[in-house]
Amino acid sequence: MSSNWIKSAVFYEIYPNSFMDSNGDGYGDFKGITAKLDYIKSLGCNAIWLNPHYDSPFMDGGYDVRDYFKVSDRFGTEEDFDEMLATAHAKGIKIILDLVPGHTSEQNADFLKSAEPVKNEMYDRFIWTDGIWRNYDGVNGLGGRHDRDGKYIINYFATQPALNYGYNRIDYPEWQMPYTSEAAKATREWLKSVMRFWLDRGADGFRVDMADSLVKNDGERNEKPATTELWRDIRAMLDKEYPDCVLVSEWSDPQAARAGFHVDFMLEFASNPYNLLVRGDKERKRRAYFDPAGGDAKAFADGFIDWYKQVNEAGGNIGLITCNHDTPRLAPVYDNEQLKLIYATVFTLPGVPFIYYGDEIGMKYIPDIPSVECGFSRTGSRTPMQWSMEKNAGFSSAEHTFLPTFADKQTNVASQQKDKRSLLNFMKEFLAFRRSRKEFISDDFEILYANGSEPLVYKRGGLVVAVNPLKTKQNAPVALPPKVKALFSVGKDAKAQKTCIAVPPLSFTVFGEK
Ligand code: TEU
Repeated sequence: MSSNWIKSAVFYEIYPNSFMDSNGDGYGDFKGITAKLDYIKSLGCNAIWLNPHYDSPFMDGGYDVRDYFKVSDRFGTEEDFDEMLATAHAKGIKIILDLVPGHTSEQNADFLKSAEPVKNEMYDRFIWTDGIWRNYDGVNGLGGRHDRDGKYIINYFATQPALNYGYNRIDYPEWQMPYTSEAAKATREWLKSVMRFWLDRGADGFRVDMADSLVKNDGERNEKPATTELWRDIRAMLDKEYPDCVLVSEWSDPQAARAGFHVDFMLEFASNPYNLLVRGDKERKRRAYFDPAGGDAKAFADGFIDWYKQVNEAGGNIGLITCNHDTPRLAPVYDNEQLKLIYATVFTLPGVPFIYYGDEIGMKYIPDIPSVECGFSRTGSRTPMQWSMEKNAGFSSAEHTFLPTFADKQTNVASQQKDKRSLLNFMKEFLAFRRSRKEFISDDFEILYANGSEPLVYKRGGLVVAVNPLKTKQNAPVALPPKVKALFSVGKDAKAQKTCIAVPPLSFTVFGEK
């Protein structure tokens, strides 16, 4: 075994609060997940990314960890967690956990220790300024809640104090420590101990939260030399001690691959190629390629190829997502027929697929529901899984669920299982086809045609993919070898003609020789 399993992995992301409630308390739990492993497998997924499962006061959906060595009792017992892991493994499903290395909860015992007025062993574990009355430009510090004479730096929300991995550029030597200092190294060793703890317990790897945020004043996203050095050190430890473990980063830059991450998500930031393909960039007034009003395939293709080449050269992979717990779901902006095209396109690009729970049935982003546990606008993507038309969409038997449930007749697992043409059944067929062709996990990738909103055509090994996001039929000036035929399609099959491919409206076709 080795971390090579990542090449053929297809992930399902589970936000544990919202997936399946087994005990009727209104929150999803480990036993609920265990009960649904067969469902996940039947979809064609062989791996799970579990959002934070740790003991937490949930002031940021669990990304505020109180105890890194304990599961949240909201999700069940330690035994329930182990049972979930063992059952998944028995079914051939890997589970990667969310690792939150940049910050703890303000209720974390080490933080509270560091907040005491007298020096102690945790004094330098977090970043504190050198006096409560002093102010520093550009420093995000909070003070006056604890007796330590200083302000603590936060990494995200006010409840999330930054762990001290040191600074690269030092502006205030009075309290900013070099990333090479003993204190910074001790934090890194502590992080390794957290990783070893969960790997020894059977976890298959980690999705690393805000992976680029550790060393402060470390340059832009595409630089971060000291943070890169830190992760390379951690990767070396893993390669030696846990060679099967994979690291997936929330960094969203090819630099992550150079830092040693097996996978890095291409997220919905600004003009990332992923945005130019499916989401658009409102600020810069750029429409997505899949926008029916017409987008720019060339802008996507140029950006994607450049990103892919860099990641591939560094031995990494791109994480391809339908959505995640921070991002608005693609429905209802797109209907289920468009989603079929989008999923098929995104997941035939070179990379590792991640399906956010519920996207396989076209669950909708719910705007304007009140924020719960600091979800804010993200809350609308975190509503409970829609299993059926039963009470609480089959998610829970509770009177009150932690977020409202929204079942509709079409958007639930039970009804889509019965409908041959449903998004759910499409996803299964598509993933089975993808699995059957090793071309999709090879690094043989070339874009053959990309121009405005015309059909996008690309090659994976001996296979050629042609997609048309518009409601009108279009030709792509690409000549295919005479022997090829359509092996898989969404909508009507595209037709290879002498000098072009005729691509029907709203269609996706994979051509190959057999
Ligand atoms: O998100 C970090 C991040 O990049 C966010 O700015 C994200 O884009 C934002 O939530 C806007 O939608 C990670 C986690 O994924 C997020 O859930 C946590 O709240 C955050 O870190 C802090 O741990």
